[in-house]
Amino acid sequence: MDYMLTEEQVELKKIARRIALEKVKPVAAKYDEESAFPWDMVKVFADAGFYEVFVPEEYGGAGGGVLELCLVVEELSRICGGISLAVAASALGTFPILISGSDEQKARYLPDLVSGRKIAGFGLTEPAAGSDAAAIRTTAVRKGDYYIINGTKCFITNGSVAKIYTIIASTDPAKGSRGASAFIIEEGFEGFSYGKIEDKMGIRASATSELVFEDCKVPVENRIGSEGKGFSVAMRTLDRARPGVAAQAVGIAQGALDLALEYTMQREQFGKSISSFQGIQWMLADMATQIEASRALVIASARMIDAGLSNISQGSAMAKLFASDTAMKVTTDAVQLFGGYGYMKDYPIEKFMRDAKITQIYEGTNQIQREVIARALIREAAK
Ligand code: COS
Repeated sequence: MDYMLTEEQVELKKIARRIALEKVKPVAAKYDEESAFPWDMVKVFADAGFYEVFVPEEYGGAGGGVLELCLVVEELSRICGGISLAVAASALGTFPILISGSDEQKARYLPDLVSGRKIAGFGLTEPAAGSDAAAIRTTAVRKGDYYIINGTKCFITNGSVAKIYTIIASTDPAKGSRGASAFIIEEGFEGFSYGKIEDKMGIRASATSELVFEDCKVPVENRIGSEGKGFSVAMRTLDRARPGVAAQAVGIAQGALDLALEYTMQREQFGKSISSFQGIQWMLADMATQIEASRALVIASARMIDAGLSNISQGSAMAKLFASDTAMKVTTDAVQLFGGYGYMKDYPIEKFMRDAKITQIYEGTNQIQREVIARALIREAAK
């Protein structure tokens, strides 16, 4: 399908595809097996400018938007859904500064993030606050020029490898979502450390850890926006980041289809290639169609965001929901097409199925995406 991308966007997609094939592909299995963070890939991605593609020129970026980020993330994920997070999760951590940061915060933090010298992470989830994000228990108490933060964030992508974290803590627990505030935390702040490093089913080339705050001292100037606006910062961040998860899902699904197509064309049973059987062809056709529909949603939702529209939540949630469900279905079918070989680690396809699963869970479970979509539908119908 032709999405009428600009020449620059087509070029960016090609560059991401080339880097994915030349640099990521040779190391993807190794990082997955070792569950190690791909620092050498961060360097490659930084040199390619991937950390700046979605940042406006006035902040030192390349002047693109969420669409450019999605194009890069899809191509990297087509080869490795884990390594792509070195870019995608840093964008997630950068969005709060871009969306709501002060000029001083942008000037202080964006140059390192845009250049890829440092990567970012986003801390919202807590052990007792997953889907119910307003139930966070991490507190930030103001003492003069500082806030004292106490609490634990969990399942933080880029946790322990990022140098800059944007987190949400409660400055007024009695007020629930209206008492939440956003902060920028630097690695090395007094009282800030990493807790458990997770051992995951998939996306094993990404780091996931707890962030632990024990009387952590954070300067008042590191609060993003005013007190009580943190929940809004978090929700607006997720609205902008969910198309990126959807792009990751599209990439994983496309990568699985690429492998399934290649395999079914060369695998012979009953005296001919299995791709010549209609049962197999219909599976391949369904996989390709579902992927294309997902890609169209990613591009449409990213364009709505980049156009500055205000009602972006529904489109982002639809893209994330549909693309991640597609990734799970397509990768499961791809394993099926490989038959017994698909279940074995000797073949690369089982990794795609493992990597796909998280896209239905993080940045809001798909149950939460349906909630966001339904609320928007009802709100619109009630007008
Ligand atoms: N943009 C801006 N503001 C938003 C918003 C959005 N997309 N969605 C909600 N808000 C605002 C509301 O307008 C409301 O503001 P007021 O109190 O001023 O009226 C406030 O936030 C609370 O909204 P709401 O009552 O809808 O909050 P809920 O507690 O019902 O939670 C959901 C809403 C479920 C959508 C939210 O908790 C959520 O997204 N959960 C999933 C979290 C998640 O994705 N976690 C993944 C980990 S981060 S990688």
